[in-house]
Amino acid sequence: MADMSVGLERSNGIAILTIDRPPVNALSHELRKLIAARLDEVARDDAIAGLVIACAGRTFVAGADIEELGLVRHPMLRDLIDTLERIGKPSVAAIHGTALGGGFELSLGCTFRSAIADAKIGLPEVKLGLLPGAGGTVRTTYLAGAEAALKLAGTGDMLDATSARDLGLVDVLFDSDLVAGSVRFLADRIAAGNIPSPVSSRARPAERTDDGQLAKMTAELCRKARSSAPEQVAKAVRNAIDLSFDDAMIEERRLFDAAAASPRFRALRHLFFAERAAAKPVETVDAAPPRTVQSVAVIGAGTMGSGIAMAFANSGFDVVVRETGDAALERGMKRIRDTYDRSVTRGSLSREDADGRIGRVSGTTEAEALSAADLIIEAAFEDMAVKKQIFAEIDAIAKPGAILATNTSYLDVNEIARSTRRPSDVLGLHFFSPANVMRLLEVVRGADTAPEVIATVLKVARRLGKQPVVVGVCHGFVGNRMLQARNSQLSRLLLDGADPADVDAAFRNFGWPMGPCQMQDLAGLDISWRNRKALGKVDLLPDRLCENGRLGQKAGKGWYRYENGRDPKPDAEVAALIEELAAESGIARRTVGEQEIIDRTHGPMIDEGRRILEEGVAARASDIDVVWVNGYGFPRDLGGPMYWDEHFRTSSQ
Ligand code: 3H9
Repeated sequence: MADMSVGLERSNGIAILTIDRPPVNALSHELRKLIAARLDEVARDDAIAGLVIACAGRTFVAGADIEELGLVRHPMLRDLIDTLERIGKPSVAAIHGTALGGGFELSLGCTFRSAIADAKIGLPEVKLGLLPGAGGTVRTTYLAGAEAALKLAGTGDMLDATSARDLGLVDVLFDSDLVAGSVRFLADRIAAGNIPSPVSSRARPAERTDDGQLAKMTAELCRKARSSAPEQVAKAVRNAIDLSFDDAMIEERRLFDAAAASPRFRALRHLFFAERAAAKPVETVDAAPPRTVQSVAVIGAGTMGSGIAMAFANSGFDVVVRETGDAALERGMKRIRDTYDRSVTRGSLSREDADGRIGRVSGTTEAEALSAADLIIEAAFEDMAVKKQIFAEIDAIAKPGAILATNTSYLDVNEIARSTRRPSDVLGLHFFSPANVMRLLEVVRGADTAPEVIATVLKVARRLGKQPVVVGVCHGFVGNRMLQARNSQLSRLLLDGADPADVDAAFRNFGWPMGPCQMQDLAGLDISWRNRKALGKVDLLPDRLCENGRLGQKAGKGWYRYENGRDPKPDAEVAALIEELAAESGIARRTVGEQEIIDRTHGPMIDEGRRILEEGVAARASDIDVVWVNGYGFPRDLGGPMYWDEHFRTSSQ
């Protein structure tokens, strides 16, 4: 790659090696070769007493190059790190931005690590189904102990520089002038003869970590990640305590190689790039300069409206929530305050932060209060006539250039847009409930939506910490349209012989957090019942459940019975109803196996995905994967439904 360099300057006997490979200095093979050559220069130059490794651009090395992971090309990263340790000259890694994965491992090969105060370090390999492969688990265990190493590499979460220093992973912090400060720091240490030996030749961590505690932590990490990947990390950390340094390194590498050869890694790498591609404007949009968005108005203070308001307040936007009546407005504002209060009680938010966020949300019943908003999001009742009336009203009030969005989950965004005189400013922003928590945001591009409107909301989505996916207009867009297809065979499966618990167990075994029956109970069976009635459609089994008052968890009964609130229990009444309807329809019930359940639910979902692609409602198959993984709980380890269909499904048949 042309725009890549590794510079070497000298400053009073200290060499400064600067890695420059935009955007994130990922350690590709070419880059490793350049670094190796510079390290060789440093080793051979007697005038150099010490080395500072720094990075140009927005960050320190953010890891090995994910595109190239699993390829064996020398020098390997571990060779570079060995060289650093054996070069016979003390070194400092000067960290700004994020030192992640192989980047943090590179820094662990240095004698010291310095960091700018807002820098972060991390070992996120586990999020790719991997573990650190160049000494990250071993050296972190040597420096910070087994529990800290397991937490860092097992969660993959970043650690701020101060916490890293407190754990012994960073030696010195600077508020500014990181590189100059690091040079001075190193020169002082050399002058004082105060240079520790490389991590690899230090004493093995004496601490005998409580096996039970490590096992408990590992189980918790796997549960939270819905993945067994943290188990590999735990093994590597355990080895760092039990084996010699060299043997622990060999074992870490063996575990890494096995993980990098696994289908799970390929699926997660697919998602890594898919998520970034989905968040970027496509070519036609590229040229359009985004508009500025700071003030946001939300119409409707129900569950969805207040969730959306909180999502924006959490990211520093000013939000005004509009309801038509005082009572509904007060209920919505109370819901917002209560949600923040609960976060404070749980300890996930400070009182000060909660008050700041509450303070950013104001309520109004006056339509005119929306006139200053840069972005207006309608989150009212899911009814076309209601929506058109609202859009006609905001069209008359909104300032020129304001973006007008509907949070509809199904309705025709083009029809809504045409109820205004500015359809090019209108689009769908389909948030998922709870909107302040769920990452997915379907950005629904209408036939007339202006490119810069799409570019603007993609930028807004990034600030919100959401995962956007641009989709086209159709009933239910990508997610709900495929969900309907997935559930289309549900009643027939049950009548054929499965019971709700069988179906849900098959889904959980597949990797879903819950099955469709439990999910429908949670959401309320009456939502689709109302929809069916509006469309003149009948689905005998769930219709009868609703007629019998079995509306789901909120009614204490749906597909299951709920005695203690949330715990689903199979119900003989439902079993009898299924038997009765099967008999009425002349269906002889039989055993329906897991594979059949998966085939008859997932098959129609994939077929619908293909139609969505053919129609251009989604631009890429990987966009569909991003929707399902981030909005519906499709198991990440399987890469999303379209990836699963191509890479896993055939092998399981
Ligand atoms: C590893 O290190 C294994 C080792 O233990 C062992 C080896 C033996 N490689 O996210 P952004 C691209 S595994 C290649 O939008 P941000 C990314 O695709 C690695 N490309 O920016 C995007 O490209 P484009 C462990 C990478 O500011 C562009 O950079 N490290 C890599 O929101 C900007 O990315 C990780 O897992 C990479 N490693 O966030 C860290 N990283 O513009 C993964 C980024 O063409 N990276 N790209 O779409 C991140 O978490 C975020 O990118 C980061 C910046 C926080 C750094």
